[in-house]
Amino acid sequence: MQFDLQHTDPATDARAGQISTDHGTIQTPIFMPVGTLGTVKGVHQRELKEQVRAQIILGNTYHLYLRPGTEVLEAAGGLHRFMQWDGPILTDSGGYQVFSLAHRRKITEEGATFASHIDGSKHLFSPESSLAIQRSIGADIVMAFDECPPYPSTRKYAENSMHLTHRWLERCVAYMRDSEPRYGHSQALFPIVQGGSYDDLRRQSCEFIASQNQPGNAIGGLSVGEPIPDMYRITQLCCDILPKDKPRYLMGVGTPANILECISRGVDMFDCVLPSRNARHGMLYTRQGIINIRNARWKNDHSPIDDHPEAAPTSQLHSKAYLCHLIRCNELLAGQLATLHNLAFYLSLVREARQRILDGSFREWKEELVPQLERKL
Ligand code: PRF
Repeated sequence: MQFDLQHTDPATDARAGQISTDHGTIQTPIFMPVGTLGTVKGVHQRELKEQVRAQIILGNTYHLYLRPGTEVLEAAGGLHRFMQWDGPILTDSGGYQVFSLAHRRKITEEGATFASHIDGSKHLFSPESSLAIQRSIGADIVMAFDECPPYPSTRKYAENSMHLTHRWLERCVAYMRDSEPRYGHSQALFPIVQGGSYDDLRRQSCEFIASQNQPGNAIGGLSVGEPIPDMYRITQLCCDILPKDKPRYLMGVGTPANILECISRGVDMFDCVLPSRNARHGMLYTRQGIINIRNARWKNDHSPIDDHPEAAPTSQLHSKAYLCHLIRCNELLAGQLATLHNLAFYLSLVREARQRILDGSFREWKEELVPQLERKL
């Protein structure tokens, strides 16, 4: 994996760059649609490429390990072949999902033990086993095994947890050094900064993570319930320390406004379930604001779901009245059209952000757009 930083905005800390992987290049800043189980729910891979214009998608170690399991993925020749997605894939390492989904969780120096949310079976994830699974999945970018402390956490908890994440990182780096990728394409490890909401811990974590000299770096432990100003402050603090010549990935963030604000603080990569999950509940993002398409006010609105030229083709074709009807009747197509809409919107937003960074109009554009994005229509 290689990162070329093409331009840094002089008015903000926003960057335009390019990540090269063995499955193609990614223009940054980028948003990565979440495809937990080897599918971005309700969106076919062809639509993902042609309509959403996704450049990289995310998969989850926790879910793919439980189902279908590494044996099936290896027999298929890895996740790319299994799901017929030939673009780049990033996998999260599983620790975060163990803590949000699994039962009877316990953390030890060795790793995390948990009971499956599907059948209650017992498992252990360690830095080594997480990366062994990520080798079997065959993701282009693999994440270090970390602990994300809950919000709020005491300073003592956040500090101990951060040190554990650092010790686990050393084991991740050793495992990557001593093991081979399975399918002939290379895999890059991204370490994850932790440290809760404590500025000094965050600084310490960034310095440790940077010292590991991996191809990219991630900021974890944010968007877990802390006030938004805290999230922005810590993002800024981390970006000020993490190396400029490597991509920075802010995990699990966020709303369209959060993404623009964090791009302006120097983040290059984002993922979030919001656009896909909220779509299935009828929440649509547009440049004018947020629409709840279930609301009766759209029943007779025959204007396009979104007439912006970069909107999903199906959003330009179909009306709000039609989507309102479909969702009120619980039709499957409602979730599909809404997800396609939101993901295409997120991708068009980061594409324009990149263009604006390159042509020098990013700050003005962001300042005007952010308040509109947050309006409820
Ligand atoms: N760690 C990992 N995955 C994550 C997070 C984290 O802290 C977050 C935090 N928002 C989302 N996904 N491994």
